[in-house]
Parts: sequence; structure tokens; C-alpha cells
Amino acid sequence: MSTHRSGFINIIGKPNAGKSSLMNALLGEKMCIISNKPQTTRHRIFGILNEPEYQAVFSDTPGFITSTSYKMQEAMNAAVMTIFEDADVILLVYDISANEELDKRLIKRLKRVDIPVFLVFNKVDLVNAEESEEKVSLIKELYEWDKIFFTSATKGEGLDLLKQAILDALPEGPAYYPKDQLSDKPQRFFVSEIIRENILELYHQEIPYASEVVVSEYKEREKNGKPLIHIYAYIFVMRKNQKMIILGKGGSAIKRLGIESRKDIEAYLGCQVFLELYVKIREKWRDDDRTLKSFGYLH
Ligand SMILES: Nc1nc2c(ncn2[C@@H]2O[C@H](COP(=O)(O)OP(=O)(O)OP(=O)(O)O)[C@@H](O)[C@H]2O)c(=O)[nH]1
Ligand SMILES: [Mg+2]
Repeated sequence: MSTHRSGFINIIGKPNAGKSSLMNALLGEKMCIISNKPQTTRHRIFGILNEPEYQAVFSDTPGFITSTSYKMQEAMNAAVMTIFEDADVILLVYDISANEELDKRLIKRLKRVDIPVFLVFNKVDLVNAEESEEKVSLIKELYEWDKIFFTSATKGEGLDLLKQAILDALPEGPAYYPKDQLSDKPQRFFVSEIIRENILELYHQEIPYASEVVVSEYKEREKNGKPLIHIYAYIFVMRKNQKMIILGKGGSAIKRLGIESRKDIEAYLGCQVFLELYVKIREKWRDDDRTLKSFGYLH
């Protein structure tokens, strides 16, 4: 009988490097939200890949922020640091198309781990190999990477090689979760993330950063013998003018947000959805311990 392998593959890197895109691509389905704005992911999210012969538990994490300006960002960095405690393999994702340094604290922390660490140069579709040679060698020298990969999460390049190397590095062991489980987060978490993804897409400047989405009610009902899910969600912002922007003239902006989000939620849940959105002001929520706790940033 062949042996069963299992383990945790934790993904880290700077904001916007393509960590969530890479995790979705490796899982073969869209689990985490993606946007072209940095600091899209705010929580650590497990995505579980199940096959009869293995269970690979991927962790997407928030991008590591070099200089934090509020408590929520500190909590996001703290979430990143927890990945060193339970990883079997670490993927450090680096955006090859950006000119960014790697955070010294992350590199320092990596020096204290004794598990495989893979360096993943992502977004190779955006660069020319010759032009990025110098940058690649600089990043390579920062650490003794166990393996180095070049990928495009959006174009699907280099993923097979990466996935095979990850599976080869997993230790022998039993499944940690039931084999039909796909994530550690409940459906309502993903519903709030879908709404947040639409906020990131539809609003500009500070609005997405000032917003948090909380699903307050999630009720499964029936209509004409088919399931219909009623979802009530609050969008918290920090100031009155932000509330006005979320609402838009005569409520036009929130209407659009509601329609776009509902379509995405229906596609995700595979059934009809009734979605109601409310906007509330909660000043300084990003710095308030109690609110951060209730939003799941602090434990
Ligand atoms: N061209 C190209 N774009 C990519 C690739 N991977 C990700 N992107 C884009 O880069 C942006 C950021 O992707 P995300 O997956 O949200 O990045 P992230 O590292 O999870 O970002 P945070 O959650 O903010 O830390 C999105 O616009 C993606 O579509 C890639 O391989 N090629
Ligand atoms: Mg992300």
C-alpha cells in the first residue's frame, strides 16, 4: 500500500505579490479574493487540497507590511508570523515585476526554520527573463532557498512543477481534516469576503481600507421548492463621508455593489440569494481592540 502524505504549506510575501492568486491556482478553484490593491487579504485562510494519497493544507496570509500604521495591520503581520510555527513547507512569493526588497524581519525569521522554504518568482508573464536576471540573483542570495520556481498564477505557468515539489516535500502522515473539507472558514466568511472583493473593485482610494464587512444573518429558506438564502450584511466604515460614498447618489452605488455581490455569492453558493446591505459608521475600528476582536483580528 502506498503511504499517505499530509502537511501544511504556508504562503507568505509582500502585499500584492500574488499569494492568493497562487493559492487559488494550486487549489484549482477560487477560494480567496483577489484585487489589484495591496492588503487585500486580511486573515490567514486555509485551503485544503484532498486526494486519496495526500492532503495538502495551504495557508494564504496577509501580505507582510513593513511599516504598519494601525492596529489592524499589526494584527495582520502577527497572523503572518504564526505560519512559522506549523508549516511543513513555506512558499515565499515574490513579484518579479515589482522592484521591491524583501522584508528583513521575514528573512531573519526564515533563518530559524528547518523546513523546506521555496522561493516563488511570480508574475513571470509580465517580465522579460534577461531584464530581470539581476533582480533574481539579488533575491536568490538573501537566503538558502531549498528550491526556486518561476510562475504565473494568472496564466498557469510553472504550477505543475511547483505543485509536484510541494507534494514531494510533504511528510508521511494521516489527514488532519475530513477529506471533504475545503477550508477552515465557514461559508459566511467567504460571503463577507466576496462583498469585500466587490468593494475593492468598485470603490477607490481609502474606501476599501476603511471598510469591513460582517455578515449578521444567514438564513436558509425555500422558495418554490428551491433553496433561497437570505443574507444580511453590515459594511462598517469610519466616517460619515465614507458612508456617503458607499451609498452613492440616491443609493446608486450601494445598489450596484449589492447586485454585483449577489451574483458572485449565487455563483459561489450555487443557489438563489437575497442580499441586504447596511452601512454603519464605527470610528477608528482599525485601532479599537474590542472591535478588532469582534471582527476576528484579535483573539
Ligand atoms: N500578470 C499577472 N498578474 C498577477 C499574477 N498573480 C497575481 N496577479 C495579479 O496581482 C494582483 C494581486 O494579486 P493577489 O493574489 O490579490 O495578491 P496577494 O499577494 O494575495 O495580495 P494581498 O492579499 O494584498 O497581500 C491581482 O491584480 C492579480 O490579478 C501573475 O502571475 N501575473
Ligand atoms: Mg491576498
